[in-house]
Amino acid sequence: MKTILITGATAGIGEACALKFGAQGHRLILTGRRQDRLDDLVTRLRAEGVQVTPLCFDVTDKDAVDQAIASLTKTWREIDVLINNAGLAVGLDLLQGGDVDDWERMIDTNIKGLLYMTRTVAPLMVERKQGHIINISSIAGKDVYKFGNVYCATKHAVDALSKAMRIDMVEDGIKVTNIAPGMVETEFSLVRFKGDEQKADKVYQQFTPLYAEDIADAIVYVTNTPAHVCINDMIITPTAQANPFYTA
Ligand code: NDP
Ligand code: 8X3
Repeated sequence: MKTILITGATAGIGEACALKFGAQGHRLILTGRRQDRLDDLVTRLRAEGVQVTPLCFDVTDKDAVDQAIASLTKTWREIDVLINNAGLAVGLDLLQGGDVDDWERMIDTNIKGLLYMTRTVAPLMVERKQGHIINISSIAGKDVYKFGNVYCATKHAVDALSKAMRIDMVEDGIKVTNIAPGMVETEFSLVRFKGDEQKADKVYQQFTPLYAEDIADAIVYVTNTPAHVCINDMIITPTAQANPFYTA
């Protein structure tokens, strides 16, 4: 049994990971900003006998991150897997017409939030000389597409940070895995289009996208490799998506 901390477990990929890891009997620390969603998920999991600690906070708030992790008991602080999943795209504009507030949200969440979480949790792993950090990047962290500018830049940063973390913690025996999904049907597009359901639904109508469970399966797989094996990077797209530009 592992203790697994998942950021952004109230929807999409994070929630699917919580359900899969819970079904395998792992102990879960689940985070997100929406208390009602967290409560519902925790109720579902506890009904199945899963041990869960919910932590409701915003990853962009460094003090809140520190307080949340400090609130864990000694046993719960023995985190084996940190899944840095909380993230978002907001807006889809040319850079010269971009909304600076959207940029701040993406940079604060996708880069700074991931850094705050890692800065707080990684030392606990290093102390125990074991642990696995899984960063959810994107194919937007491998290529850049029109209108994607700042979101793509944040995911390129995640890709770089995954490589950096692997170097910095290799002597401590910490595994670092970068996951780069293509289009996954979650609340992602609803957030990107600021609640416009029609625009969001259209994204996934032309072909069969990935589902959150597909990415969760891959994440479960990378956590189950033997101690001496680290999967560094995984690019996963729908079969109908060759890269950010070409879909069947
Ligand atoms: P969802 O919108 O369905 O889920 C995002 C999760 O992140 C929610 O649980 C949300 O919870 C949480 N979150 C967002 N901002 C914050 C914050 N400031 N503090 C804490 N939690 C936050 O999207 P996905 O599941 O699709 O996205 C998960 C990750 O996967 C993201 O990093 C995304 O960039 C990446 N990704 C998604 C792809 C896709 O096509 N869907 C493809 C490639 C990568 P709450 O609102 O309750 O805080
Ligand atoms: C989400 C996938 O292609 O919309 O990171 O950027 S994409």
